[in-house]
Amino acid sequence: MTRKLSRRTFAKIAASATVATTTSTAFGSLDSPFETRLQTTQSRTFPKDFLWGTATASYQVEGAVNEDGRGPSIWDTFSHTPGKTVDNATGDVADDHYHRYKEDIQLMKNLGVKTYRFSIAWPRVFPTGVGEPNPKGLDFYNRLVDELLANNIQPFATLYHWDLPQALQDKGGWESRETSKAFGDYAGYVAERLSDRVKHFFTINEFGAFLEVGHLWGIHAPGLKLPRGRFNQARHYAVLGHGLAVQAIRAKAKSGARIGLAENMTICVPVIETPAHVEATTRAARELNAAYMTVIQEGKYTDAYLSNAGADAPKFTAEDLKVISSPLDFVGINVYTPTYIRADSSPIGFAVVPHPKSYPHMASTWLNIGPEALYWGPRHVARIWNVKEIYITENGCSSSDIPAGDGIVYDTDRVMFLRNYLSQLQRATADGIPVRGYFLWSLMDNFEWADGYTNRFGLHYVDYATQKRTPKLSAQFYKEVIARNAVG
Ligand code: PNW
Repeated sequence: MTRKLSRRTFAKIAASATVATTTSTAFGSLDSPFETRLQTTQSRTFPKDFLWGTATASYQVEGAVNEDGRGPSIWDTFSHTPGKTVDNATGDVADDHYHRYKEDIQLMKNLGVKTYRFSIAWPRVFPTGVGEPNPKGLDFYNRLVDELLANNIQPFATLYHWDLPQALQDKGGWESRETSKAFGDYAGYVAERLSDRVKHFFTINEFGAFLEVGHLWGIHAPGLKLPRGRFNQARHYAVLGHGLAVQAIRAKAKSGARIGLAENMTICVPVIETPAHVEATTRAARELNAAYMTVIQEGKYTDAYLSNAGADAPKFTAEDLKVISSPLDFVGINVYTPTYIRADSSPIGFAVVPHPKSYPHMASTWLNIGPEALYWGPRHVARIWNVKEIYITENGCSSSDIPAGDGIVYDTDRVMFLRNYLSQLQRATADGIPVRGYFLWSLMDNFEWADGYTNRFGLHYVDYATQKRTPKLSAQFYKEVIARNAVG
């Protein structure tokens, strides 16, 4: 009897699922009736006013690299050097967002996002990084911001997403204290002009990526493989640049501007959620982020960081540390993969557990799947440094994304990824961790750095030959999440 009943229930659910599938072929006009939705999501809601958004970055989407006085960036130089990117891809055209931003804002509107995180190309605003500003460059962001606001989408602006003006690289780039100062000046200049409309600024996106990948492994621009001492010094000047930018934005912005950063912390996840492993994970989160988030939050490099570096430790002053730890209004973290930690009896009290060979990943081989990262990342930020306002500034994944016969990408793997990660984010908010918003990476497929156009991260499929954008299944999924303010 019970079996029969449950079968019947199952049949009912299956029938409603069929309805939903039929409607879902008309992406964009998401109209699946509420009564077909499973009623299990009441407890999986997000806080009221949770800010759902998407994210992009200037060099990955804009194109128009020679327009309106933009100067070259290190990514122009790097991507135009043969052999540096897959298929020698460049961002010359990318998504042509510079010309199509209005259309792209309609994509956002259709998703129902309340906010959008974009980045400002420093070489559009200061073609050589310093000196004379280029008003036409800033105008693009004025137009973008106005159009976002006209569509009721809150702009969140990142000031540095890796496109350093080439002229500054020629003078030493992040190995030079002058770059930190120039970054502060540029940040203050932009904040002064946009803060009447932009209320949230991120200084720097992902220290850990542009420094490690670009200055140690040579895989990203500027393609350097620095010896450890010079590398640590570049890291120091980058966090110093962040601090100087925080101070400059505070000094120049209209009142009400809020300042943070968007950092891809190493996200430490306990191998098992026991008190001992959790405690070890907390120690690990401080130590494994010592060069960036920890020094920014605590105003000092950890003893272990300095003693491990030995003679290669960065040179700094007490004043530098004060600047680096200038108070922030919020913290943004980009969350992709977990680093598993276990307790052990070594003096440092933890050990990193490497991923077994069979560990599952998404299309990008580095993107190991670990939904719990979206719980532990914000939890560490809130518990270790008592941060009261947290944003997930990036989360998302690559997928092979091949359009089906009807032209739609049925990216069930991305939907699986998002559903699982978002469930853990919901767990975080339910536990009282103050996560205020989430920016899905990315609005649309774009220039994926050294991977060129091969790894797609978008909710919208971009046909690069025609620049046509088509929502994927995951766009419909995300639209549902936003409409219900729940995941389930
Ligand atoms: C981030 N990793 O980069 C960047 O902020 C985006 O510009 C990029 O498109 C996105 O994530 C997807 O890659 C990362 O190796 C690059 O762990 C590499 C790693 C993490 C983030």
